[in-house]
Amino acid sequence: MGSNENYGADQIQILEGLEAVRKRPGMYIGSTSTRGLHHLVYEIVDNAVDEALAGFCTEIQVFINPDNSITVIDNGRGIPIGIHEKAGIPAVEVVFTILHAGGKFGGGGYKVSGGLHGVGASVVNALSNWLEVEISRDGKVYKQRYERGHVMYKLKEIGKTDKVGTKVTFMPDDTIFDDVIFDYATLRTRLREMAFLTKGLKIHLEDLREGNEKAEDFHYEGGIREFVTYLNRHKTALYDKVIYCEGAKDDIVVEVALQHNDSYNEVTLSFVNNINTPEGGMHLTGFKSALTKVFNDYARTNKILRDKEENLSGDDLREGLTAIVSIKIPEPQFEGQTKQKLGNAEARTAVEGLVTEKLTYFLEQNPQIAKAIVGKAVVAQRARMAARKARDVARKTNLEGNMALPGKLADCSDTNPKNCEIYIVEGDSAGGSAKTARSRATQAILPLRGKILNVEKARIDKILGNEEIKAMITAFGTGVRENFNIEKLRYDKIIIMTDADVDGAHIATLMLTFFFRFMPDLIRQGHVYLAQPPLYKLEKNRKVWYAYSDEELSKILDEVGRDQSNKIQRYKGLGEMDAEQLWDTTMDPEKRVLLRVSIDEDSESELDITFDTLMGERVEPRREFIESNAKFVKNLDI
Ligand code: 1YM
Repeated sequence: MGSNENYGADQIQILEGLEAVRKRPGMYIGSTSTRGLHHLVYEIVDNAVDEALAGFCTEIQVFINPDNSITVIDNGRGIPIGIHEKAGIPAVEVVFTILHAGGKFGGGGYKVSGGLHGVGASVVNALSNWLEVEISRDGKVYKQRYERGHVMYKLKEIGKTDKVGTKVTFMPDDTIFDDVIFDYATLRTRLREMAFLTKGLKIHLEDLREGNEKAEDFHYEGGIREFVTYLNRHKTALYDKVIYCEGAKDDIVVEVALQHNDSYNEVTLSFVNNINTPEGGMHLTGFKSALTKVFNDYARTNKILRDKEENLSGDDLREGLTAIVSIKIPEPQFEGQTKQKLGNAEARTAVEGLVTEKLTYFLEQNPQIAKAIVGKAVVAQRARMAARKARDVARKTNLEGNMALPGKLADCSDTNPKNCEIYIVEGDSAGGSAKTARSRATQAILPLRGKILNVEKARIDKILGNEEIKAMITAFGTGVRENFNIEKLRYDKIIIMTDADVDGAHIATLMLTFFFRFMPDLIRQGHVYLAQPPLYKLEKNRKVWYAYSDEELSKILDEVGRDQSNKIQRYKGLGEMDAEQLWDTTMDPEKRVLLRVSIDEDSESELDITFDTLMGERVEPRREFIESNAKFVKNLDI
């Protein structure tokens, strides 16, 4: 009971809880980088989405205010204001000041949308300079304000209203976050995703910052069906309809939408309680096995596959597939290194059962679509078999059974991968300098000739037959796609070294496309880097400076004086540097600058579209992308 004697003790407990959040924010929101900052918004929005999922809220508004604070408004029931029995304070105050382990207290319901680690409003409050909540309920408006988690005044009535809902405004704590600047595009991606995943829900996003003013509405009656259409928007669909299954088994609600396009890439996004699960898990396994089984059964029953012909593989059937698997489950268990893989076995049964039943029926009703999908998979199967044959031949030529290391590779002598790195170098001449310059024990050099194959435009057999790609695969040692094994990685760092011009950037992009499609974990686990060769060399009085950007050059010039004795050389390519210069500027681990390539997990679906837009068949979306992003592109050669 919330007796007065206990009030003091409760208060101490509350403050200790929020203090723990402030001491170790990373434990609660992942990090204090921009990513963590944006998670604050999602935590508050998640509570509003839960209210929508409960059937009481139809609209959510998110504002980036001129002072960079955030306001989230919903039209749900309003957070309860009655006195919470155990705590002896209004429920809303409990929500914002007591740290929960996850799961809503009381009421028996479960928190479905659940932000990161299922913690919520109290964490946002603890990490904000100030936070204000306004609740419209029972004809009245109530308000409370907190500063760094501390209550500023008791919940008070501030007016009358005929509306209901909750409004939360907060200013993130600038002593905790690296940078308190919200990125409109980041919020847009996540809020759009939320709207796709919650069909019918209207989400309004508005930037009120001076010079940035813009607004958008996200509202999809079709839910994840429209998500698939959106993901395929720059592609050519294999058939018009989006295949959709919906149902529930036990307490698990399952929704699946899919459509094939004429590309060779699969984009399957999976969600558990509206949270992206990039590592998949049981729900994804259930989906994949159902898909493979249903289509093989169809192909056999309809004599598209003969008795002695091999089954279509999952990969064959998922070539060019865009799919969303979204489930809602009361108690998700997450496993694996990053705790992002769904472990509940019952999720597999639920998804597999539903997809098998609904998809079988759909194919019977839509034989044209069934034939188009099976037809594409049969072509993929042939390509896969041709590629396997080519690989077998390659393997037989090597007695050890391992693929021989490529001839062009100058390997390092250290055999412990942790100490080793490999430079992938554009062009034979730069490759030559790099071989001379390197530290032989730990640095390997693989020169590649000219532009590598664009994997976005080629089928698997052609990709695996490409010499440059084969050289990279064998040098890395990991294998690709489903055979990928990070344990076999022969180098801790894979460093792409290309000229600092447009062509160099294009070649780097082609390599990253290949890594992203065939060995994404290499990037996810932080093994891929971009070398940063200098753009300028400045000589003066027999002293030498290197500049990696125009700004840096001008800074150096300011320091040393802008006069006649300056000798400035603009490097056109790596080939212009001799071995010593290359070592000093780009390869010496003591002095060099490397950029680590990463994938922003919060917008992986967008990243796929970026690659597709930049490297795919269609020219128009590429031009649009370049035109709208051109202002952000630096280092363009003149
Ligand atoms: C802008 C943020 O938090 N909306 C919101 C939160 C709640 C409710 C409604 C709500 C839930 C319940 C009953 C219930 C929350 N309530 C609680 C708790 N928007 C925002 N809208 N009535 C209202 O779950 O039973 C936590 S969140 F715990 F107090 F009930």
